[in-house]
Amino acid sequence: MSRAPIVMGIVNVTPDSFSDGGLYLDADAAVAHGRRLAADGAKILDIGGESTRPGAEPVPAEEELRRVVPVIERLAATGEARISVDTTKLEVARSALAAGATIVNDVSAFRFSPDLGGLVAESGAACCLMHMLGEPRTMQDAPRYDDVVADVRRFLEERLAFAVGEGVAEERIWLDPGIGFGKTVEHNLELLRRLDEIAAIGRPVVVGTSRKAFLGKLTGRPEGDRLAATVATNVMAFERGASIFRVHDVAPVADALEVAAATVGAHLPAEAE
Ligand code: PMM
Repeated sequence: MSRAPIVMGIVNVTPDSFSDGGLYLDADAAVAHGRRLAADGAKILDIGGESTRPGAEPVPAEEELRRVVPVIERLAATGEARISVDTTKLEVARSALAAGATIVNDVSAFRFSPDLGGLVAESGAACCLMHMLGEPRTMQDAPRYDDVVADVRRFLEERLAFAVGEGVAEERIWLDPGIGFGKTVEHNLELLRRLDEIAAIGRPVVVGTSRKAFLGKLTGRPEGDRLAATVATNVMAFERGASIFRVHDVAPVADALEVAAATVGAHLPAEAE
């Protein structure tokens, strides 16, 4: 088994993301933060300029571009990590790819901008297609599923087929169950518990549990104090087949995943071989 976990560090250039909104709105601060995450072991930096927190209002494309493009240009130029852009908008993705991003992370899985499929296909970029129930403004209003894992799996298979139909090479497509996007605590836990059923689709699975509200509901802790809970969910997700881990706190999660991978025999760090 050779499945080395890949850590994706979060760089939110937003005033209102749920745990780090406003911290890195200034480009210099965002670039410094991204470089620190890369030094901590992030192989991918995920740059976002629009909050997707529950109830968030959409940001106009010009504002999103103004936030993310300078940061992407500078971080891509360092060559320290691959750059992913967290956007649902065609024009933002186009400028981000021109600025050096090589991954489009779309929480709407090409539903909000179907032409993103063609753009990703022609650029040769990779993409992450995530499940969300509806849209951020309303997704947490009493979410319901027949069987959350089967429903999310069906959705991801359909979006995978759509992207392939648009010309995206299947080997460049990653899938994400969208922890916290239109899900109750129980839905999130069931998705993590049965993540192997999502991995069985056959594409790399991305998970994002970092500091999310369900961890606060389970532990009673505020956003800044959910690292242990974040580590636990990432290790469990790895063990159940996830490959890419989107987190705020790169160093501790990278350590935990390194040990988890060595324990299950998936990967030994070079120094330990
Ligand atoms: N979560 C958030 C934003 N983007 N992208 C993917 N692929 N998966 C996620 O779980 C995800 C995401 C919300 O978290 P943030 O506000 O801390 O960025």
